[in-house]
Amino acid sequence: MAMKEFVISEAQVETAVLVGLITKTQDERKTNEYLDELAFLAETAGAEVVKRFTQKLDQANSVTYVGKGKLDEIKQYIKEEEEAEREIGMVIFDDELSAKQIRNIEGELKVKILDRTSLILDIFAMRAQTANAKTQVELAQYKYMLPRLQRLWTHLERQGGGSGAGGGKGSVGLRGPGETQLEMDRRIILNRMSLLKERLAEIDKQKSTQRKNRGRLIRVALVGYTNVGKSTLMNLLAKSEVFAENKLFATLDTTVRKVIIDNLPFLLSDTVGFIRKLPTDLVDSFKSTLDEVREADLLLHVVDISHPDFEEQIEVVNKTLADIGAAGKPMILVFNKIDAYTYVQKAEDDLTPRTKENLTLEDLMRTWMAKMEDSCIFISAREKTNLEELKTLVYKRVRELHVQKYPYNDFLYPTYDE
Ligand SMILES: Nc1nc2c(ncn2[C@@H]2O[C@H](COP(=O)(O)OP(=O)(O)OP(=O)(O)O)[C@@H](O)[C@H]2O)c(=O)[nH]1
Ligand SMILES: [Mg+2]
Repeated sequence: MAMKEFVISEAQVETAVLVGLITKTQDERKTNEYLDELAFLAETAGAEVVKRFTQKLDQANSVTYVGKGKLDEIKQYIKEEEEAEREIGMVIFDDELSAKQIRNIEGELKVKILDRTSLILDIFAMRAQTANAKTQVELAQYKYMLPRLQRLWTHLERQGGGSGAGGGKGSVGLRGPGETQLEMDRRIILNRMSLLKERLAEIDKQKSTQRKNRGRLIRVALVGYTNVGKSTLMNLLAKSEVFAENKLFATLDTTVRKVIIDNLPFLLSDTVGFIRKLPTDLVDSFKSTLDEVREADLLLHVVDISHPDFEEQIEVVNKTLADIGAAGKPMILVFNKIDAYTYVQKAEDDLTPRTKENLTLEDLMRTWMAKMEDSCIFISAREKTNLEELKTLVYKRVRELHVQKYPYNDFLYPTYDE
């Protein structure tokens, strides 16, 4: 065991174990889908999922999330793996854990404990490129940490203020009699948070000035669940080169491009994708990124129709839009990835009712077109199917909005070149 550190491994990936609950409101199928998504998140963060545990419970156990028996089972598994020289790097829980739960679980399992939120934060931190995104992520990380700080210090039991060397500059004057290390850390973090907030407010101001100076153009925003193809579509429509890949949260920062369809210029923005169980705090931290969506005149809601759960994803996106105050905007549903759509064909003599797995693409198109009329379209950004139709539809909408919003805008008619 001791030799391990001296063996040069080929970029060893950390292994992860996933844990989810089957509850009254979340059946087994759903839990498995959630864990698929959690596994995708873990892979995006650079971990390899080696095992999943699920448990049927009415609700999460307030002390250890899963029950005692299940926790023992996980502990046993970790122990056996370790004995076989397969170290488990972390255990990731599908729901947000409280400080108490993390402390107890960590005490039992003795490996790194993450939950969906901290995993997403980790990916965000990894992805953040600009000062804006970095500041937003750091703030979100502190918001997550603050109520969970306690566990970082419990093992040190530093009561009575005598923290000595660890105190840092200015802490002596700040620290009241009997103040604990925990309270001090809390204060340092709160100070840092208000600094970050100020910085974000400054960036917000700049951004909103920038937006005002953009002229009288209709603003269109690409929105949708993560990994549905927003950036791919942005690149096609704006002939830009936004980073797109098969990972979650490839995009964190908003990109805005001027697009011209048939002499009609408008602004198109690509932004961070949404996901299930995204804590509101995190959404709040991305306020300035999401301003672009909030101030858009038209939303292109991109949907990955090849995803088995696309209908729930639509709901999650609509709910998140409502949360950020962007509900009720004109919207076009863009069903993407029709090239990858699959369904289970039913045998002729199979008389069981058809389920959504049996719907053909044509069935789906008919259903949604009946529901949305001409506000939905089916495309493949990869195969470039129906892109012209999409452009025509966007053109029509943008033009209507433009005439409404800027009735005397002479921008609209002459040839516009750039
Ligand atoms: N099969 C198929 N794959 C597609 C299509 N459009 C995009 N993709 C792939 O889907 C993956 C995600 O694409 P992105 O454009 O990065 O998706 P996004 O919505 O911007 O994702 P985030 O920024 O991570 O939220 C990439 O691997 C794309 O190549 C399509 O029409 N068909
Ligand atoms: Mg993207």
